[in-house]
Amino acid sequence: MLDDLKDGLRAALDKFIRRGGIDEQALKEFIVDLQRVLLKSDVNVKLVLEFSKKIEERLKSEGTLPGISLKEMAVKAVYDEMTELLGGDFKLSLGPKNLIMLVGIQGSGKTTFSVKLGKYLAAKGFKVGIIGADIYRPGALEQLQSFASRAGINVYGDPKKDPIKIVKEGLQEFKDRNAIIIDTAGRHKDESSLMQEVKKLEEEVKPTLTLLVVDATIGQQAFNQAKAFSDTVEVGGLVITKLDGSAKGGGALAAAAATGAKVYFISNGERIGDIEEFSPKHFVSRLLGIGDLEMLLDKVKEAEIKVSEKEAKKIMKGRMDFEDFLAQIEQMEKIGPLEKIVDMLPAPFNVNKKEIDKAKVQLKKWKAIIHSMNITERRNPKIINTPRLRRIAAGSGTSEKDVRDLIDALNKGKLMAKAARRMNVPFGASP
Ligand SMILES: Nc1nc2c(ncn2[C@@H]2O[C@H](COP(=O)(O)OP(=O)(O)OP(=O)(O)O)[C@@H](O)[C@H]2O)c(=O)[nH]1
Ligand SMILES: [Mg+2]
Repeated sequence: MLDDLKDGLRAALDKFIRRGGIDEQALKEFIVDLQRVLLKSDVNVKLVLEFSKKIEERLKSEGTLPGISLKEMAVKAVYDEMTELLGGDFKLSLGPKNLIMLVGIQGSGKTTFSVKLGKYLAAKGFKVGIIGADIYRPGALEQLQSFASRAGINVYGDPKKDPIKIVKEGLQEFKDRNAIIIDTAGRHKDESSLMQEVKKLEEEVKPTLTLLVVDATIGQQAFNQAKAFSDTVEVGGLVITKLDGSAKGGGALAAAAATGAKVYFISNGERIGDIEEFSPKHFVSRLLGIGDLEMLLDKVKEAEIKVSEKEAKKIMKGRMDFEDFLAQIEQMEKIGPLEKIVDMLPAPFNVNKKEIDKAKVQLKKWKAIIHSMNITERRNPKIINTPRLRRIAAGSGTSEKDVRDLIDALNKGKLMAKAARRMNVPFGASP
């Protein structure tokens, strides 16, 4: 189902990821690739532009977060915006007694879907009956009966009566059932007489839910079809059929969502079991091949560096000791490689690769040195005299100069914090 869309999206993502860092050119190409894939699926141009603009803006403004790969950032942006494009998150809720009327133009798949839905609801424990209210299509009732009998579902119909009468009699016949489905006609001499009949039925039989059945092969035209029906009857939700054979399915789904209607079901084949309750979230996860998106989202949240107020105040007051320093180094290591952290810093703090490598070596050394200090020394660095300095250097496999440099760095950090406080500029947790 929707293989072109799936393959296209994944290929665009893969290509972008393989490029490495986000530069203007890579981002531009990624956006163009996404647009091309969606347009090929017949998603409306305006929707495509809106969608890609949002992704571009997100990737530009968010950049990379520590501990989260570029792949995850791009996947998440595409995931979020695709889900939104398909209508966000929702779930169909049914009542204790349901009268579901299926409407739609000729050949959209109403009759087939009435049986699929019947079987689906029966499996959920509903007592189901289908009323065949199509008196125009030759052999409509036979088609319905033969399909329904394969699913073991009862059908009521009488082609010699008018649709309203049939439904009323059917309701009587199925008065002990709690899920009654009405299959209506799609074949009329013109669209307005079809709309009139649907409206009359709605007024007379008062369905609890009217589902509009739309054929996916019409692509973005689904928008106009959904609007035409919504202007006439209260469409409670949509069913998109024939997603198995349509290259335009993505366009149909997006167009349906753009009308504000919810796509509750999709159908992807001619067999009774080819029905699926539609959830944009799950659908998009599957499309992008993300197994556990929740995990990914958690990772995004965790990566947001949290400095407690107490901690921040201590640093601002210039009272940082080696315990804090070590905790900061460890926190930094936990959230991701130094390159990524440095990437997040505002321009004046940005350093080149050589400096990062140097900093890495230094951080490693510093950690070893702090680990060689005892707790009193860590909390009160002032007491570190020459004999202590020698002991710490020997214990950490470093030189006395290295230890002195670290003490200097701590003092500098303090000075910076003090200076920042005097200038009233925010001073982050980085050493
Ligand atoms: N491949 C595929 N074919 C489908 C699907 N749903 C329906 N069809 C086929 O589409 C054709 C029309 O389906 P129907 O259920 O008769 O459509 P209808 O809306 O009742 O048509 P009218 O009664 O003429 O208004 C049939 O040949 C179905 O087998 C689907 O999801 N996938
Ligand atoms: Mg039919």
